[in-house]
Amino acid sequence: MMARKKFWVAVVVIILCIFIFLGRESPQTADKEEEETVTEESIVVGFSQLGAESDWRSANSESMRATFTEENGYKLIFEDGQQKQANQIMAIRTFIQQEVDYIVLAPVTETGWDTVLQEAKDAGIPVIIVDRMVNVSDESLFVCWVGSDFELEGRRAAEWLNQYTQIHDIPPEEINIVNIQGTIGASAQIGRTKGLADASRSNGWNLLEAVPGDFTRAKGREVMESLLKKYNNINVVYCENDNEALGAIDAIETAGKRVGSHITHGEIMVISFDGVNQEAMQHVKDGKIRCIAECNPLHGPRVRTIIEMLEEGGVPDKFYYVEEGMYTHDDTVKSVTVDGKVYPVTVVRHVGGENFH
Ligand code: GZL
Ligand code: ZN
Repeated sequence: MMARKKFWVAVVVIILCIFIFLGRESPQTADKEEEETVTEESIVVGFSQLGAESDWRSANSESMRATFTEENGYKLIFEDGQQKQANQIMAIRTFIQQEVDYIVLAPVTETGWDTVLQEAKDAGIPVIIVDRMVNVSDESLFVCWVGSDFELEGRRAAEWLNQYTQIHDIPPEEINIVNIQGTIGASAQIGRTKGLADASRSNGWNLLEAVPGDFTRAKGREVMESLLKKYNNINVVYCENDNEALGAIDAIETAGKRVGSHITHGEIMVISFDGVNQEAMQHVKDGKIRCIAECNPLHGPRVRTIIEMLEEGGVPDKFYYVEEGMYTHDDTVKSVTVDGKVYPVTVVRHVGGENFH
């Protein structure tokens, strides 16, 4: 009798063990499912960044990396185009093969995107453009764009100069400007160059020359050196980003000249764009750079808002323009009005921390 009882107890115990074993996951399965869960739920974003030419670009890349994290439910595939459109096109084609959920493109220049964006559209992958614009025949090739109004940035900077010279009674015909341009064909270059060219014409300034500076400090220095050799009357340098401005200041000071605001007493006034580089902001504080038109790089959260809207079946606007201001050394010009809209001017009194919100 006892033996029979022991037998059935053993049978029950074995059955129980089998159930427990089958119910329990092995560490590997657990991880794998965990992994799959993360992968399944994560939204995969392929980001084709144009390069790493400036502090603005680094801040822009950092904003994207800090936004599209696993914790936030994303998997970011980041490709640096190193300033070459061919690399960016290759990256987009790779994203298509990887069947990402979204493609984000920061285009190095405006033209040449129709074919590859058509391939993304045919693959059913939404494309969001950030920063510079793409010039395509069919705007349905991208879902939407978020960035700055570059021509307005240029007009604001030029209007600041116009106000400044009027307040100081400097006749327009005494203003001799050189323009160190950004990467030729980039929306930021096209807009900022146009803003200055139009203002020079309407205000009667002498725009001596516009020269590509590639948005880099090295090129900015190089072109400023040659401009100083070519012209002996330059009194304003309009740099299309801060890295070029730092290069131009290097060249001006190496040539034994001074940067500042007393342009009728031989100083050269430097005007710039971005407001990201801390050294440039320090120069606004100390007066070596008189005005920087802000260009806000923090597009990560803006793109995330758009993706989350799309995920919920929403329809974003086609174009999102970022609000931007101006940084100056002093409050000679308290605000700038363009097309009837008044833009505040922020005098830089301390440098460091987040300039952008
Ligand atoms: C502007 C951006 C420009 C910055 C430069 O949005 O495209 O490119 O002004 C950067 O600093 O290199
Ligand atoms: Zn001063």
